[in-house]
Amino acid sequence: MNNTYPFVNTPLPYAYDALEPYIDAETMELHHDKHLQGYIDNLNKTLKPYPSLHSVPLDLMLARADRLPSGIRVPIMRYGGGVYNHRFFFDGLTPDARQRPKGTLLQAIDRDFGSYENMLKQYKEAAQSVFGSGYAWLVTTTDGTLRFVTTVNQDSMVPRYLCPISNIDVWEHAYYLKHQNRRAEYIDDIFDIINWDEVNRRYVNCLIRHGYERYIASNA
Ligand code: MN3
Repeated sequence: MNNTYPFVNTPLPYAYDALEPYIDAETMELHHDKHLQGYIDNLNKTLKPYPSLHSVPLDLMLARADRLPSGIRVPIMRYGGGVYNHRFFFDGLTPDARQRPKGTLLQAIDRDFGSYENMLKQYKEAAQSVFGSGYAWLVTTTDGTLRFVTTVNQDSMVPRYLCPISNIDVWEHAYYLKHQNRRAEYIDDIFDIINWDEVNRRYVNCLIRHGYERYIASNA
């Protein structure tokens, strides 16, 4: 993953039309080639005059935004957040439709939400509750518990001491061509193409990050 300056728009891990009929090819092409590309171009433009930041990974810049030069803190959070959030979103989808969570993640979903169906219900409520543009996120707290949070615009999850494992982009550009104003239908379509294997991988990494190596070993 290209995670330092100069940022490049790495290809999607699937073809533009691979998520049809859930998300149409035109939406995916615009979303990746125009919207994400715009964030990447603006992030590079912002960082260009600051060589000391050219070797700093994106997630570290977002996590320690308080240490960024004050004149570029806001644009780096906006453009860098846009890069991080979109890559996380695209990488969390799959053409291998209708996967279900398995393993460690499924155990955690059953523990914290009662069932897969109940988890999706809460995910949908979170995504619908975003007023205007933003994201819904499935995250783990420092004790490994799963919960949902929402963010506005391109705010990042990274500074919040929560470890994200799945997100849904609910900016209108993510669904307007196909679903117009029907955000609820878009969310249902996203549920059919979530890459739960990738989400499980992220969940396990979050547990490790939170210092839960012992938990992993005892449940392996
Ligand atoms: Mn978007």
